[in-house]
Amino acid sequence: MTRLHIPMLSRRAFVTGAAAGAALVGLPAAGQSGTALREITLRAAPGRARLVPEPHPETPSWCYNGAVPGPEIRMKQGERLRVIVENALDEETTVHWHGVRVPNAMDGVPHLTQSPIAPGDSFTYEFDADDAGTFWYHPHQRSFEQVDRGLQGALVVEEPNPPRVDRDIVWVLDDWRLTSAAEISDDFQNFHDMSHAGRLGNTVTINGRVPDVFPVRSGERMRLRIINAANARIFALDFEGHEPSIIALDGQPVASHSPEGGLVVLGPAMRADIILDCHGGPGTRATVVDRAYRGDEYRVVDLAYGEGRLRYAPPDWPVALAPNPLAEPDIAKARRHEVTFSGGMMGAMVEREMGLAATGGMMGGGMMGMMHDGSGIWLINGKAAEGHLLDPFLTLERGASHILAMTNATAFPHPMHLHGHSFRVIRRNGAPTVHREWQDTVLMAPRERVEIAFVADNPGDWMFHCHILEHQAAGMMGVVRVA
Ligand SMILES: [Cu+2]
Repeated sequence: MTRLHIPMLSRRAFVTGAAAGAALVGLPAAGQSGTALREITLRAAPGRARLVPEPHPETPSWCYNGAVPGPEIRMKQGERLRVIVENALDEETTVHWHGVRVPNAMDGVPHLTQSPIAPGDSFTYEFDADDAGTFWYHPHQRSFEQVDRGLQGALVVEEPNPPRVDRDIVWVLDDWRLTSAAEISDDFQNFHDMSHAGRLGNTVTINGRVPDVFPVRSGERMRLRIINAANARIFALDFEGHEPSIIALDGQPVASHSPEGGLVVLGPAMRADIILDCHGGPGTRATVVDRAYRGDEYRVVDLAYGEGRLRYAPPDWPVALAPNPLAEPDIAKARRHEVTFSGGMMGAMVEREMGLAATGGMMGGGMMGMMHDGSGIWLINGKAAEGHLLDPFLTLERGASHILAMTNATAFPHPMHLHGHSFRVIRRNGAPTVHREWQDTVLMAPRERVEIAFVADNPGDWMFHCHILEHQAAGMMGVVRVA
């Protein structure tokens, strides 16, 4: 992994209450077909956010309904959601419902599934929540800047019979590049970020704030829904002294298991639902440490146990989630498609360790593109996306099973995201995966081969891209057509 220095802003006492960012939105009403309809308005507009504690000032940011992150939308599986998006920004926007298997026209991709929403204009999204799980929403227009400035929010679809827990909490993790005046550094789209690991910041927030402690009770069981909303930062969370169980990835249920090496790893856009039994003693503390970047581990937050005790032993309540209505791919009959990622700066780690600036002399396949306008840095099957790319690089027969055999032929990790579908991750470097997890975003290590499988059952033109938003902007995206 890249070595990265993270100069943190001062972390004074700052309590993240259970209610932080957890506003329930909208009231259910009777829909047309008897489905409950939930209607909300999201207004994208410039605002201010209290990302870092005083004496730092508030941070000028872009907000949904005046908040960073935007309102947490909670609904029940089977309900229908209608969202009126008002654009009060000075530029076009859209909203993408990350991980939700929406109809194509509701997917929020500018020029591909809709015209971008002009300043002063609005657009209404409406879709059924077929899958329960932890999802999120964000713009797909100039995402590298719009998401980074704060346009993001959680979308939680609750199961009809969720597993019993004492608290069900969302953590939206984000990573900000702040100046000493607590302003968002405006060096977007710089060549270094685009050609290396993306826009890594210097300040990590939970639900839009640099936290000091997260209050817990001795003996309580939490369902923690963790969303990585950062442009580029990968998290590898170590809940020191605790043993989280992963029960869902990218919203989709998975057999309950301990994360490998005890670390909950989330590339940009990925989510994990974990069951956390808080078995520390009253008055004690435990630290959540991010170990994603070797040599740059840092404290994310402390779990602070209050006085008193809820129970002595962990509860024996079952944690299994009911499966979502996903079509199972037929691996034996699936059609196989090779997908190769290339480009970007090679050997950047070595150069940095030697104290040298990146020379640009050791890059991969995208060299010619990089030479002429700096956008064609990353490639999918030899092509870097430019402008409003609309032609599919892959056409999948609707209703059939498909395997994408992907090769990361670059020196950097990439979280690859497919719209409109969830896929099973079936093999990594040729070895079958243990949990055969359903995901919508899969983190690939440098030089790694990953095979994913799914039934192409959602018709339309779907984005397929790296969710390191600087890589996406630098060419690492394409269109997959299901027809
Ligand atoms: Cu990438």
